[in-house]
Amino acid sequence: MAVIAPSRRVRRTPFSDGVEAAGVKGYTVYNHMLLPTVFRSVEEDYRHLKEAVQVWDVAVERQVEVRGPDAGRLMQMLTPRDLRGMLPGQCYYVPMVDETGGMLNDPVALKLSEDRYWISIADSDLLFWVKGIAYGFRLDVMVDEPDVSPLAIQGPKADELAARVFGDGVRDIRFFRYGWFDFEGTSFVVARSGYSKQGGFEIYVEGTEHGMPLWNALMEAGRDLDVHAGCPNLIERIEGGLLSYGNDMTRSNTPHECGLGRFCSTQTAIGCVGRDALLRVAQEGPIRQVRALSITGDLPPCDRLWPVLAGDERVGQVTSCAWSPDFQTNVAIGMVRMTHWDPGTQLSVETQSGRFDAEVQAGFWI
Ligand code: THG
Repeated sequence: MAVIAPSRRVRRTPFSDGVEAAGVKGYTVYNHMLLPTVFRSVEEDYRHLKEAVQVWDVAVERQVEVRGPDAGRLMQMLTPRDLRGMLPGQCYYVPMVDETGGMLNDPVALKLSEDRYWISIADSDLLFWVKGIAYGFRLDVMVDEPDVSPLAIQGPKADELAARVFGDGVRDIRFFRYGWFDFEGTSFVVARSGYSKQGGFEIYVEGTEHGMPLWNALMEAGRDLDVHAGCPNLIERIEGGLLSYGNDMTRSNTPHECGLGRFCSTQTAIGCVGRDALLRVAQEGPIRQVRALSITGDLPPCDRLWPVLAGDERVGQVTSCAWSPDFQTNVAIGMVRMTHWDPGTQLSVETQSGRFDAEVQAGFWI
């Protein structure tokens, strides 16, 4: 089997020793860093995620820190979501766009204080864009990547595991809020968030030296809960409609095409660099949009864009797909033209192994 060549450009994480000891079987590269993709098998990991609790090395969710008197102004330049009501202690899912309204990233932003934010990024070099805006507009901020590495606890037993390590206070954290919690004498941001629909937390581990002690403490505290190392699961995230930047959307999509219009308030997002471009689509609505699709048949791996056809006419594309054991169909995320995006529309998908029947769904599965 081929391997990813280890090198300085493909960064290890503070938890990599634990991930290796847990028997990781596959990696991808995300933000120039190792991201585990499979431990036992994607289907076994999926079943276990839905029944127990997992600890995920998601250090690849790198932070872009924005700090200084102009931090709030800079943040609003980056996103069409209105940030005026955002308070310290809150996390916001924020589409970030360029001057044409094209998606640059779909991070989670944390407001630490009036003049300090973390942008927890998906897989694109957002740091360079943020630095360029700060420099070009002569803003009074510093922008960099701090030594902060998220570790996720996901699954139905996540509350119990987190409470054993950080105390019962974590049970009271609301969705997309965070608090500060102590582990071995150091305080960490613990948020109720994560890249699954099973519920759980993300700990923003500040200081590489705290990585393995926390990893080991979670593994020991959760032994009787059947805790296991895990990672974002392809099947579960498609069932839940969690988008993957670079796969399901790129710079050629607006947030509205991605179904992220509900996170935009373009009219009041004064200062957003993509505002003028987006005001048009926000008014008219997109002409293609993300859809859940089911596909029948024994499919090859979805490692490339699959054209979606109505007869011989191209009406969209599928960008993520996996067999779902729970729903007994291939679940997929695609982008479909408005002429063919109604639920129940019968289409076909052109894969590297031929055509398969597909149907537009009313929504995602979870
Ligand atoms: N957590 C953190 N950082 C991240 C991710 C994360 N950075 C990379 C990547 N994931 C960014 N993309 C997403 C995509 C979806 C969500 C979060 C980050 C998400 N969406 C919720 C949903 O669709 O159900 C809704 C969020 C809301 O309602 O506000 O959670 O996972 N730290």
